[in-house]
Amino acid sequence: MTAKKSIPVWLDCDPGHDDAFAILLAAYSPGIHLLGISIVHGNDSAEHCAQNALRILWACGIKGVSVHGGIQRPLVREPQFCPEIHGITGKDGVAGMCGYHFPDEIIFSDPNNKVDETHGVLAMATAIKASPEKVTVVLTGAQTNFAIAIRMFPEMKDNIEKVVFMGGAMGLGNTGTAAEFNIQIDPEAAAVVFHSGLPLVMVPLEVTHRVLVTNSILEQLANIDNEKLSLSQTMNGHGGKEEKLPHRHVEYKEINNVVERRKRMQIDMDEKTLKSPQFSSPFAECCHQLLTFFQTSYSREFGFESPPLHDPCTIFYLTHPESFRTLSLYVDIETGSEKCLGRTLCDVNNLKKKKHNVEVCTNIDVDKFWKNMLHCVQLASKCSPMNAQ
Ligand SMILES: [Ca+2]
Repeated sequence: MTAKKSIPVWLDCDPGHDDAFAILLAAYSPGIHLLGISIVHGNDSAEHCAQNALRILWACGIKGVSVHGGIQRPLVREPQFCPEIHGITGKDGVAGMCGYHFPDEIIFSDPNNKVDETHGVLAMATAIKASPEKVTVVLTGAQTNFAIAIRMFPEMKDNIEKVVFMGGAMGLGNTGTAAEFNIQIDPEAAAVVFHSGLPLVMVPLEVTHRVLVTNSILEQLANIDNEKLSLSQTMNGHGGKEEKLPHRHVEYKEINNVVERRKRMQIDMDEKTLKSPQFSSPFAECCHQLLTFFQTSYSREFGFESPPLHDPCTIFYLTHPESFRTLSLYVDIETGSEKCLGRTLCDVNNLKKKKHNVEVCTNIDVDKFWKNMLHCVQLASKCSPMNAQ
């Protein structure tokens, strides 16, 4: 069997609980070569989200991937963050992952791995233009960085294979009745991207709301190091365990008490969620906590029993396009209305008779997604310095 060529990918994101799992999946999916990460405003400030990205890279044992700070605000409008879902740090719920609440908190990070000085827009354009093969761009936040990049460096469009993004909805939105958050917070940037002429793949709420973090998934995550998963054990080279950080592991264990920590953070958890299960490793606990925080947010805000894991669906699309159903449509962005601002207008009945500009995903093989996701979490756990002895 001949080995499949790796897909060069640039990831633009706003970590973010679900972005964290998109980063993990991009780094550990066989067949993806992650060129770099740029950060955009969204779930929190671009500055906080960049720090969050570094912490995710460290926790997942991901090396050799640079993080670049990006645009701090939408093209036209005022910034709008999402503390109701992600907390006030963009990634609350795990001590060491947030660190903005308590100055004495021990932070998960490699002190040698800092946010790269090159701006995210420039880094993205440079990497795309320099790539010997066409690059796939993945957007899991507002589309501001990418809109500016294609305006500043239109020549880079020639070397883009496609743009796969989480955002939009065919029907109802999530941060308003009419629009999805990533598009709503910078509709003008989305309008630039949607009319860029590039091949676009939209992973809307209709798809991501099927990918639920059920109690069964949480249980598998808690026991991730004991799970028997049948996918191949291939790794793509970003993980590595040679680095020893034992002292950090000890420090981590000292603060590794989920009930106490949540009391400190005054997070309103119900008794069921507060009951701490057994974990197969510190990394398993970290992943579990990220998602139980998300579970609480979604339960409080939307009445979801299980939260949807939006962003990694984009990465899964790259490696498993056959696991999605799609529709080729003309999609436009509402930028002129206050009530429907950021709505993705999907011309399902071809009423406009306009050239289709977006491949809209309409369904996903959820079981296959989770099998793949959990397998990559397992690979990350093997490389995580959190699990170092
Ligand atoms: Ca995101």
